[in-house]
Amino acid sequence: MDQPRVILIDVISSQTKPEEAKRRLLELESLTHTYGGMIVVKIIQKRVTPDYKTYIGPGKLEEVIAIAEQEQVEIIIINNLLKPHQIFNIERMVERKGIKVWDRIDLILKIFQKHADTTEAKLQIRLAGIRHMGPRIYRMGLELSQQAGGIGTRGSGETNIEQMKRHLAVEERAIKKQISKYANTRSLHRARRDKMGFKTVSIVGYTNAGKSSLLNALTKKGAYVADELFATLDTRVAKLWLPSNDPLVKGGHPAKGGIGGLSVLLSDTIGFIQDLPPQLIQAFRSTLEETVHADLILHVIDVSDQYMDEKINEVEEVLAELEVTDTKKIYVFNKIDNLKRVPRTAIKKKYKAFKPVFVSCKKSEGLEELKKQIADSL
Ligand SMILES: Nc1nc2c(ncn2[C@@H]2O[C@H](COP(=O)(O)OP(=O)(O)OP(=O)(O)O)[C@@H](O)[C@H]2O)c(=O)[nH]1
Ligand SMILES: [Mg+2]
Repeated sequence: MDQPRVILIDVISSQTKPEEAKRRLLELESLTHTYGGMIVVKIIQKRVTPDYKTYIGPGKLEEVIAIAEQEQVEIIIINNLLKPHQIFNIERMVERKGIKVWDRIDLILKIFQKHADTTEAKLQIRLAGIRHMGPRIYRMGLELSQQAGGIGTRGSGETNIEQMKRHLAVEERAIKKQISKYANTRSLHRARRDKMGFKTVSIVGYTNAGKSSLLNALTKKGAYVADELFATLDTRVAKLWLPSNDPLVKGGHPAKGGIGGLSVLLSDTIGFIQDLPPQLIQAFRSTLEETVHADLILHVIDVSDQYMDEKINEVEEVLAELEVTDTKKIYVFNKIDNLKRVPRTAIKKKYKAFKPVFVSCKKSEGLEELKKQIADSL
């Protein structure tokens, strides 16, 4: 596939710190690379408030469109969440030039589409897409009916849009029904695992932190690992056997009938990101149920990431949105092999409440300590 040529624009407020602006743009770049786009120009616009009509200020927008034409750009990507009428207005200005306009959700959805390989993930993405597009189509209908000139007249465009809206509503219901079947199967599985006495441990973390790598390092499950954002979109569950730390435990775990110790189910799932749109969280709710119901959460963190602390907070925010507030957590600082010196003492102090463990999935370091910590917490 040819790489589509893209322009990136980020509209930031005048209060945004330069560091934060840099980080936002870097992340937008890596999302774009993950999608497969070729970045031609990057633009940051500072505004006190977004433009009502087109989000980007009108002068800047003209400039962007001129560059887009000159540079044969196919997609203008705006790193913000636009209102349906804002996207609609910009699209109207560029559609004849063959240029598409995406906002942040569009871009993330396109990456999801590219990476989804299970039926459930595909359904969830379709649902998120419908929910994202629905209001735009509704808005389009409104604009067209106004253009058609007042009460009583219905343009043919409007009728088409009515049909599209109905079609989407029908599709949304059908997809929801299918997704709920998967959700039911999941909850049956969960109930069975509960009954068998399995404890469940859920791996969460910012996208690309090394969650799938950790699942593989601990269980040899063979989950897909890649230096891409949102490489994982489904939930993978693997069994992990933990030897007992307690010298007095001899009876063994009922699920294993062994000689003391614990059999747990470890699950890996979709990664989080800054400003993860709520529609996406909702659509992936059933995949994320494993996390919601887990006995213990392993929050994987890339210790070599310069934005580590920000990302930790953003993951915590998503967990709060999922109402995961009381579950025990262990912070797993991964990729220690990337740093010459890991500031362990400072990190341990700062995140003391989350029992920090330092690992390298790549070099298989620190995993025994982590297993001990998991067993202790359970
Ligand atoms: N240097 C180093 N790289 C690592 C380590 N663990 C994982 N990686 C790399 O980090 C990248 C992301 O790893 P994944 O396991 O796919 O990360 P993830 O959190 O599952 O990512 P998503 O599923 O995309 O959210 C890959 O290129 C891994 O090879 C580590 O301990 N050290
Ligand atoms: Mg993954």
